[in-house]
Order: sequence, then structure tokens, then C-alpha cells
Amino acid sequence: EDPEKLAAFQARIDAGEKIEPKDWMPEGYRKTLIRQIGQHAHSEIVGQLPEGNWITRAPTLERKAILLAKVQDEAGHGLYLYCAAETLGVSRDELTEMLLDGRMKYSSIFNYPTLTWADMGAVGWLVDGAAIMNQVPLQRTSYGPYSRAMIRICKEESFHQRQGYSIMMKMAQGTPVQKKMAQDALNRFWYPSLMMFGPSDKDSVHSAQSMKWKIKMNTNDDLRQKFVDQTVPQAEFLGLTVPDETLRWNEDKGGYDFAEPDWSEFFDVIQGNGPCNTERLAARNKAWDDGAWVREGLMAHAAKKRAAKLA
Ligand code: FAQ
Repeated sequence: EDPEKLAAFQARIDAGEKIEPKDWMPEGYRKTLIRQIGQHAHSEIVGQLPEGNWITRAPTLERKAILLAKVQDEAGHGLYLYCAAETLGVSRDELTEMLLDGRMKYSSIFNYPTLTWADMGAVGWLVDGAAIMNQVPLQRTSYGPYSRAMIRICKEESFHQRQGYSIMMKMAQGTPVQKKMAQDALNRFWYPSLMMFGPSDKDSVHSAQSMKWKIKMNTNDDLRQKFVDQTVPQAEFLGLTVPDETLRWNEDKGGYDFAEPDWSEFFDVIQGNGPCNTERLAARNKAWDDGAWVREGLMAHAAKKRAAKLA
């Protein structure tokens, strides 16, 4: 690539300008964005499955309506993100195929099962909480369509996080059995939530270049630290215990010291060997196959219209 063009591009990034779809961009920038936005879109879509699992079993009509709306929002987020990715020259069909045959990833977190109603609280509180921590800075990302999608998504995510915390409050203040369920959900979702931020900085292959291009605004470890600092007091308020015996406030750094997740588990999950990877991909493949008749019908209808116009 032309060094002059590259330098001019970097200067635009450094000046805080947004890059738009028709602007010149390095191939690596385009590729990285397609990977990150595509993975993000897939996460929103696959991310409907663990919570969708509980819509029919929500304990009250109100909780059911709220959960249904939340899961529908995730579908909407997926659609904004696929649209943003399409502006980079990849089609939604191509992205979908890459998800379905395992060439593209989605967030590790959605490969864990949701076993009880308290898990709906933990997912909203911790998973959406981690998602917001990562997505608020992405509102300032350098690629215009991604940045604008993030602004809309963040507005909805904060409601999601609160609905999760509201479930946790109810459970934590409920009967001893309910409180135990809440603690168990926190125990199971704590470390997987920490993994959402990606591997530790020393193992993060993309961070340096992505931050130079302002595709990413923070390192994985920085966001993980901020998430822990925000979440520990929330757990204390609930009267629940974070499952980390090493957790300590560190006055010098003004943040908590905490235990790293088991990174071998993380790499196992992203290689397809987590507890629910097979089930999640099978569900997405089934949805795609079951929808084939709709796609065929639409194509046949379009062909008929085209033929009628020509005649
Ligand atoms: N899971 O070099 P890095 C949501 C991969 S929120 C799976 O550090 P990068 C909302 C990474 O792709 C969740 N794979 O990578 C919701 C790379 O592999 P590759 C979605 C992961 O990109 C809530 C390798 O490890 N949010 O869905 C993960 O610079 C509730 C090396 O890593 C986003 O996607 C992981 N956790 O940093 C929905 C946010 N972490 O591609 C429903 C946007 C890393 O070379 C219900 N994405 N990998 O084969 C990002 O900010 C970044 O992509 C990171 C990873 C921070 C996730």
C-alpha cells in the first residue's frame, strides 16, 4: 500500500476524524473491522439463545414481557451491526455463512448454559454490564457506521443491565433458597464475564494495531479492571460474595486486585469446546435451515415480478 496514503490515513485517525465507507482505507483496517463488527453482530444474535431459553418460564407476566423485549433488542443490535459490516463490502449472507460453518467467532460468554431464573439476573447484570463497559468507549471508534451503531446500542444496553440487577435484587432479598440461587449464578458467571474482555494484554494479538487505528479505544486488561471496580460494590450491595478469595482493594492503584480467569478454559471455549458451543451453533444452523422456504419464496416472488416487468 502507498506509504503516502497510509500516512494521510493515520493523520486523519490521529486528528479524531471519522472514516466513512467510501473513504480510502488500508486493507488491514477493513479486515479488522469486518472481523470485529461481524463477531460483535454474531454475539448479539447467538446471545439471544441463553435468555430466550427462559422466556417461557419467566416467573411473572411482567418479567416475561421485559425479558422478551430485551431479547428482541439483541436481535435489533445484531441487525445494526450487520448493516455496519455491510458498508465494508461483505454481505450479510457471507457473514452468516461464516458464523454457521465456524469460520467466524462470537463471544465466549454465550457458550455457558443458563440453568436457573437467577441466571437471567446474572446475565443482565454481569454480561450486559461487561458489554456496556466495552461498548461505551466504542461509541468513539474511528469507523463512522460502527460508532453510530454503538451509540444506539448503548442506550438500550443500560436498560438491560438494570433489568438484570433488578432480578438479582429480588432474588438476593428473597427466601434463603432464592438467595442461594443468586449466589450460585454469580459464582458461575463471574469468571466467564471477565473473559468477555478478551485475553490478557500480553496475549492480545490485535490490540496494538487496533488501538493505533482507534478501532479499539482501550486494552482488554484496562476494561476488565474497570468492570471489576464497578461490579464489586454492586455485589456487596446485594449481599453476595464474589467468588475470588484474592479480591482486595488496592489503595495504591485505586482499584481491586483480583484473580485472572482460567485462560486455558477461555482458549478452549473460543476453539469450539465450551459447554454449549455445539448446541448454540446447531440452534443457529437449524434456524437458518428452517428459514430456507422463506428465502426461496422471496426469491421466486422477486423473479416473477422481474419477469412481469420485462414482458
Ligand atoms: N470471545 O487480540 P484480541 C453482547 C478472540 S457483548 C470470543 O484481544 P480483539 C451484548 C479474538 O477475536 C459481546 N473470542 O482480539 C449482549 C481473537 O481471535 P481472532 C460482544 C474472543 O478483537 C449481551 C483472539 O481472541 N461484544 O453481545 C474473545 O482485539 C447479552 C485474540 O484476542 C463485542 O464483540 C471473546 N470474549 O479484542 C448480547 C465487542 N475475546 O478473531 C446478548 C466488540 C477475544 O483473531 C445478551 N469487540 N477473542 O480469531 C471487541 O471489543 C474486541 O473484539 C474484543 C477482543 C475486546 C472482544
